[in-house]
Amino acid sequence: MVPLNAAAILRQTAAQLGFDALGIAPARAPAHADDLHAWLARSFQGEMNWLERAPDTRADPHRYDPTARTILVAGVSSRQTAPPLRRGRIAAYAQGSDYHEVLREKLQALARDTLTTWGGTSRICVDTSPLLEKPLAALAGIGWQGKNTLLIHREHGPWLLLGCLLTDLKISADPPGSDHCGTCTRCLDACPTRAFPQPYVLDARRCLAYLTIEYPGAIPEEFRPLVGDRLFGCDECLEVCPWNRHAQNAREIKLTPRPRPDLRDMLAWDDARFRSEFRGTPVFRLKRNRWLRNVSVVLGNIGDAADLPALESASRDGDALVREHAAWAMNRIRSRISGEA
Ligand code: B12
Ligand code: SF4
Ligand code: SF4
Repeated sequence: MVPLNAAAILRQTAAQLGFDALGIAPARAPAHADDLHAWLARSFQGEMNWLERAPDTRADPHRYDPTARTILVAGVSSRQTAPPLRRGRIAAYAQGSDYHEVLREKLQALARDTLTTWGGTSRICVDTSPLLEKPLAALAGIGWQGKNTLLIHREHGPWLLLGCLLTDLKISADPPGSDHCGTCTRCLDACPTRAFPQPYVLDARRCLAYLTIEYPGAIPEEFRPLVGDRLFGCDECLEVCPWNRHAQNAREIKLTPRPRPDLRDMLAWDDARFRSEFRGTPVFRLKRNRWLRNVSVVLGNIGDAADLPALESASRDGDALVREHAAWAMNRIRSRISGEA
């Protein structure tokens, strides 16, 4: 039986478990879900082919799980403001342990302490399920989808990482969030690659998060200088949002940044070393070759003559992707040095 004060119990339990936000939505298609078709038709997904599979299911959670009547959407802040101790930046969400596991554990505990005791089902979705998590979070009243396409929360800005719990229980929903972007265009203006063809729409093919995380091949040369010192992901359109003004840093201890060696040392890592250093973090899924691809691009952009010997060895690496990016980096550093001379 769902208690009359279910929403209050859910909110209290979620807060005790360390969630920074919780909203309740009916299991139906969120606003703008149909725009997914137009987005795919414009090929904005790039090589993320998995986004093309069953778009009708992705757009409507009821198709994904016909038994679902309610969706709980929960968020944990990932904000980190300490400057990196080493050269190169990793996006805030990826500086500590893998957030998928962090959210999954918390959602399991939330389901166990509430939905299960009320006799309901629970299905956990964090990131990899075919759901539009940001529009669903807006439907659940957590915030609104901003012009940078991210879910913006009044207190935590764009920094919430999201997870969903689908249940067959009927729980009274929160009112949907309303848009508070107003005339602001800071995120659109700040994007280094002009990845927003229009407000609220992202061309992922131009996004540095896509190019440094999802894209498997050689980073197109036109984008390499724009990568700057970003090793993994990009936070530019998050950092400039005025809704950061009340945001605190992440309180989830597992998201605390891990120490990491200097870029030059990493170029000499073999596969075993890469795996042992990054196991349990979001960087792990890149595998060694894509990580060293990114390290090379960053060194090409910010490195100096002292980095050339390490790049020289990497340009003879067993992996073609690493070789090519290391060679590009050496050329870029050399032309910078000669330009400065
Ligand atoms: C694919 C993906 C990516 C891709 C594409 C991003 C994108 N914007 O779609 C890439 C690799 C680029 C990416 C990057 C990042 N991602 Co990502 N990503 C996803 C994933 C797996 C699917 C998103 C999706 O379905 N995209 C498809 C497009 C069509 O969806 P959409 O952007 O919401 O598009 C809608 C709008 O354009 C809307 N629309 C059209 N016109 C209008 C008009 C108005 C007024 C409105 C409101 C809407 C609207 O219609 C579209 C369809 O509904 C989700 C997890 C999930 N399952 O939802 C995480 C997710 C969105 N990512 C997340 C994060 C943290 C990031 C990064 C910040 C990581 C980083 N620091 O590097 C960046 C941010 C880049 C950005 N500005 O979006 C978080 C976002 C949390 C939040 N607070 O919003 C999510 C939810 C993961 C999670 N579980 O927490 N990501
Ligand atoms: S994450 Fe960076 S590259 Fe991607 S849209 Fe935002 S500012 Fe642009
Ligand atoms: S920077 Fe401005 S336009 Fe972009 S999401 Fe934040 S409030 Fe909205």
